[in-house]
Amino acid sequence: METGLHERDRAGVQDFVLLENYQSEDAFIDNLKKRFQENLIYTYIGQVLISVNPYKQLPIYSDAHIKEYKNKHFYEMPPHVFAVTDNAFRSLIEENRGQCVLISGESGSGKTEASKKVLQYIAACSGHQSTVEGVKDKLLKSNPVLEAFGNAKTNRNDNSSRFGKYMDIQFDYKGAPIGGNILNYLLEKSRVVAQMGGERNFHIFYQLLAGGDDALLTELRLERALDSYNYLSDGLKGNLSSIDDAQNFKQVQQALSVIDFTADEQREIFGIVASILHLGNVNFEETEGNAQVVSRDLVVTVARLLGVNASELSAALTHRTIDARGDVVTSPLNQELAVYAKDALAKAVYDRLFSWLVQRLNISLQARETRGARNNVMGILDIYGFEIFNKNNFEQFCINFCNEKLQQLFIELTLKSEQDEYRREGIEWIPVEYFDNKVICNLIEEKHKGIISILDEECLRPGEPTDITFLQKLTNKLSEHHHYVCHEKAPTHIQKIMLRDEFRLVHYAGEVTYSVIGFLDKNNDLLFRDLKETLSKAGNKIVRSCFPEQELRSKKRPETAITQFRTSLNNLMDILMCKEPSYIRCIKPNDLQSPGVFNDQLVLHQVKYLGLMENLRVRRAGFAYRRAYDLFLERYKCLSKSTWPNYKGAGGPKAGVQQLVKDLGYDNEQYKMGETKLFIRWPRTLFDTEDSYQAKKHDIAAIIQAHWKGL
Ligand code: AOV
Ligand code: MG
Repeated sequence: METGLHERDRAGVQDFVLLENYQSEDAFIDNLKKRFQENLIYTYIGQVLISVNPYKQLPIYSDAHIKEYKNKHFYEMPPHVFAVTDNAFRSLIEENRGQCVLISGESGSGKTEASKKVLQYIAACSGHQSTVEGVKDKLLKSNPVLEAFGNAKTNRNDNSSRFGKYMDIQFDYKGAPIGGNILNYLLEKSRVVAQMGGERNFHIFYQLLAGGDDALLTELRLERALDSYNYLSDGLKGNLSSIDDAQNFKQVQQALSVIDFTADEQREIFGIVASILHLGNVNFEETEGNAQVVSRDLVVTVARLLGVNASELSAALTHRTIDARGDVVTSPLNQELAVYAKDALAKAVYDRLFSWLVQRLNISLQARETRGARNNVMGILDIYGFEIFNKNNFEQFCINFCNEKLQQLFIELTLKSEQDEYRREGIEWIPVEYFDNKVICNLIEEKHKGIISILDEECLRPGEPTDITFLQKLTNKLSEHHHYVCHEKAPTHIQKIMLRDEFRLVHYAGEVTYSVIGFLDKNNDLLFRDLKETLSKAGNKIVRSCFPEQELRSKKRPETAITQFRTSLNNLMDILMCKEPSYIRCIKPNDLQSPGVFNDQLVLHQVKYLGLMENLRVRRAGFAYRRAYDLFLERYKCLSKSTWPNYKGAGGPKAGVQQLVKDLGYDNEQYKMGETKLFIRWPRTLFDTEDSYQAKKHDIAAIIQAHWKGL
């Protein structure tokens, strides 16, 4: 399959550096569109892969395709997520350099699907001993489990990741995977108790109700009807045509078994899921300001599933004990606070179950043999993409902050690595202007001055801090910042659509208006002590380990949600910075989740904010193409008598290439000789050489054929 550079004639160019009119946004979009219409969803900018979501199954991921890509030189095959993976995998094995594949793009652009293809390729291409097969199986099977518990239908994506995931795969020196480790980031747990119109709760709830067998449902006291459950009926009711919940449940059960979850563990997991559904139906009534449980039998069911005492649970749901410097005081809750406590319990139990699952997967994925495998790690990062909804809350703020950080990393690494390469190879280089989103990262996370600090300060302040006092502080301190827009100072057309309890941020990917309602609560993330205490004694072992007794004894105030998130993101950046990155930039062609529709405006917007035009300019400002001397010589040596069939002069491949380009008539402007690579300034130069090569290959083939016929 020799498509190489000639594919440009069939549908656009396969690498944007070959685009004649590379400064034009129209030409850029046009190229993506042409290719998209031919089902060519992948295109490069140098080594960066751009992927446009086709919203339909394409026959390009088969085992035969994997074979085609295995051990091929990057540019010899059409662009593909397999080519990027192969390239990274080979650097890992041959050069022993830690790798990471960073996948970014907005919600619904195809990040999670891309991450699965990366894993599929690695599993198919690496070692086949039986011990290794087991590890691979577990790595692959971790996906359906995490998706069931961590993904949900949103208004942007029917299978939207509601947590961030970084998965490390460890290899032995021969390139066989021997283990893995998953880090999870901030699950959107508010979804457990409420969803926006048109959205769903996490998949697992629907899966259990649709796919659990009768015996299991009876055991868990569940009915199949979705509208029996308060926690499921806020958003979209009923089932989704795009999702087969029952089938997916079977997959999850099977996956759990492959990852060697015991029958007991599985029973406990589904017990917890069911307990949350029942808990959602618990109601309270209020007499003289004291809340009481109305639905005692439901509390009994919840208590049974979690293995706690029903009376104790009832009391914990309606009372609050405060330990003020040794003075322990218990007071009753009113109805509003009891509902608050109940929802906090549901969220905490689910959130901790999710983290427990990740930890449990990690135990199962732990490498038994770690000798010599220190650097042999390949990371895959798949986070929640940038989101703009009609109403944006604390969750969107966290998700979009995470995307700012990732964009920052992209800027630092692509521009830095480009500069490093020129420096290493001794080539002159002219820097290109680009938008650096560091200013937005700082606006959010700078110590003492940023939004996070202001939020934390307000959360910890004695007195009566509220969401609105938080907003006032923000505006007092940040109203002059170019990326912060407050209601008072917003341009008229924005002011019209902004409410008084909202602020607006100019993100790299677009402007987002956030409602401050709920910021303090969600950041404080308070679960009353009485509930924690009850759960710390639970008979359900998973629950008990999720709510350890030590936590009750700790006098230290736990860190706020956003501070924990910031710390974990900064740790992640450190992990990624010391690896060699490969980039997959995902683009969403339309907002309808439909195949075949390419919305130029929507795509242009993404191309702009992903910084792809700058990325291309940086790549072109220097040299469009670079090839290691030996590879260039091997491919084009037939084009000159002095290098065919082999270059025999002194000085090795570098001297051979010098001779070859002289014979090909390259002038001094067209190329530069680096330390180990030939740099070619214009794509046309390489085209012409490639054209001559194709013609020559054809001639040679004809001669050989004639020769055989003549015999
Ligand atoms: P995301 O991960 O980027 O969104 P997904 O990877 O979940 O987006 O993709 C959304 C949907 O698009 C998938 O469920 C598929 O139906 C379709 N899709 C994506 N990539 C492909 C592909 N290569 N081939 C066929 N269909 C595809 V989010 O998780 O919301 O940020 O938080
Ligand atoms: Mg996703």
